[in-house]
Amino acid sequence: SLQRNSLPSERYLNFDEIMEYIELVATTHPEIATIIDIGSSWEGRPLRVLKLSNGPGKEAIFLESLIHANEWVGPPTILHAIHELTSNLLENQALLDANDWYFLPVANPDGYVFSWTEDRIWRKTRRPNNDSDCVGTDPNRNFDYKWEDGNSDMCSGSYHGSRLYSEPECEAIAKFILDHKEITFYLAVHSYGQFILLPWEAENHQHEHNALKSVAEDAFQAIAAVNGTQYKVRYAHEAFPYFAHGTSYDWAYAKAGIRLSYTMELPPGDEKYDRQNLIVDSKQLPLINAECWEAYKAFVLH
Ligand code: ING
Ligand code: ZN
Repeated sequence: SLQRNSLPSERYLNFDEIMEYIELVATTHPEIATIIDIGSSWEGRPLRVLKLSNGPGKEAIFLESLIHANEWVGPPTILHAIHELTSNLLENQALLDANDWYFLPVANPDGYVFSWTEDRIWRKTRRPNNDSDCVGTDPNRNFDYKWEDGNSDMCSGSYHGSRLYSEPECEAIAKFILDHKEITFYLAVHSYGQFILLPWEAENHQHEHNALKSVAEDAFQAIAAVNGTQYKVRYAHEAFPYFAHGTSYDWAYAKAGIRLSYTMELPPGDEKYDRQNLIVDSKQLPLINAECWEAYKAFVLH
């Protein structure tokens, strides 16, 4: 089991270990850390949020990772940020003075467990589909932004679901965001490609586009300063050869009124990694964690 004040950073943690780490942080730092289970997955696992706060009345950032089960590189960066904030409290006080932090490291618990036990490259949720042998919905296509234009093929990896918010994971996230008006910053952590993606809806609003872009560029600079890695700031359809309907961060921006909302696409970024299957050697984690930590700080201090 995990040790107090330590976080294994050169291997991936399974679902139970991630839950255990969050519990450990909450019991070790009760003055700033609170666990909020915002709902349950289809198979009944907790959608566990860790809140870090050093006082009332602040705006907040919400970070979500592993909505796609095979994108294992996300949660380590979230846990690393939690570890940095809680184990260097004095050094990082400005980051807690500035705002509250909500972390949801595993947004798709059933998919994550399945990717450990059955199929490493599984992406979707694990809810069965009626009259089909194909299981699961793409939870990043199940939110209320252009949902109806999404993929209706149950066997597709980006199936948008039988209805809006068919997935309890997505419904819980949306409800939590709407219930917490202090959340003014939304960050969805994915892989691959090494991008900072801007919300689709902002494309039509030059003024908002400029504000979003300048904050993204702060994060870009912060990442590049670690080891020279160049992320690219783009709209999703410029970064990928498709349009994505029903994503969480587009919904957060367009429908929940969150003016700063991004998707970060972590490695694999090039042929050094298994880009097809989104597998990143755990030896890369310390660098990726360090880069993301700088980006998350830049976002918060914008
Ligand atoms: N890519 C994202 C996906 O959901 C994306 C890319 C995100 C596109 C957000 C548009 C908006 O398909 C991965 N790898 O999941
Ligand atoms: Zn993804």
